[in-house]
Amino acid sequence: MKKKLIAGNWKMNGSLAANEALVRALINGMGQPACDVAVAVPAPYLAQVAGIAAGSALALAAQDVSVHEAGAYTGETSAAMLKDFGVRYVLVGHSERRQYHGESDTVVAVKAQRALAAGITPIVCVGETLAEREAGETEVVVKRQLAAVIHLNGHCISEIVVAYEPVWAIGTGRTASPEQAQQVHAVLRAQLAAASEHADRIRLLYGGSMNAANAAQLLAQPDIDGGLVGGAALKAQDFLQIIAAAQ
Ligand code: G2H
Repeated sequence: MKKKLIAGNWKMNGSLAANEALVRALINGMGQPACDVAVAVPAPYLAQVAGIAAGSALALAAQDVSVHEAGAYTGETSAAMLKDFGVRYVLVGHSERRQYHGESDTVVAVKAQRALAAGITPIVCVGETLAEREAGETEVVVKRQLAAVIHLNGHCISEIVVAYEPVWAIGTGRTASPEQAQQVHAVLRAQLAAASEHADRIRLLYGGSMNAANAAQLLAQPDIDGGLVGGAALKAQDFLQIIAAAQ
């Protein structure tokens, strides 16, 4: 059976002092968890967190990666650079990147390709907006977003992680119900199964206001293999409770 994955997404939060306290509390609190655990930290702090987490069960993740391999791309971070710092996972296509930085499905697919080529597991984020859900377009939207990644990455897709994050649930305190989330996860699983004989081993995470109170019910759904956690990942006690719920 595949292990669940609980990934924290710190977004643009943190400081040297706060990161140190949080990471040490997580490492001490979780011991050897039954699930995989990662934190996606802002790029300037990758080295710091890599140093503190070395030898522990806490894996390092990045929040974004460049579509380019190397060269004159001011401000960008390449997949090879992330690999240099021991990054295991990278978020691609988070809705905040799609919304505020205009990332298209194709850009997201290329980023996933860059990560895979560097030996980093991309966590491909998909999800519909409230308007799209209300228009009955949820399935069409998430399938289109995932199709771009499947198309470009072909047989490598069994090496990705997918995170379903309904945009209307992100940072709003409004979580998808376990049934709503499971319904979309089942759609994504079927789409992956049509593309790969290894679809069963691809982990599908739920993200969007997951917290210590709702994690267990969400994680009990048959096609929910973990969580991508924002706000609640900034508080050690909350994140530890979510990790415990994923045993
Ligand atoms: C969704 C999630 C983490 P939050 O963006 O990626 O954030 O848990 O704060 O909704």
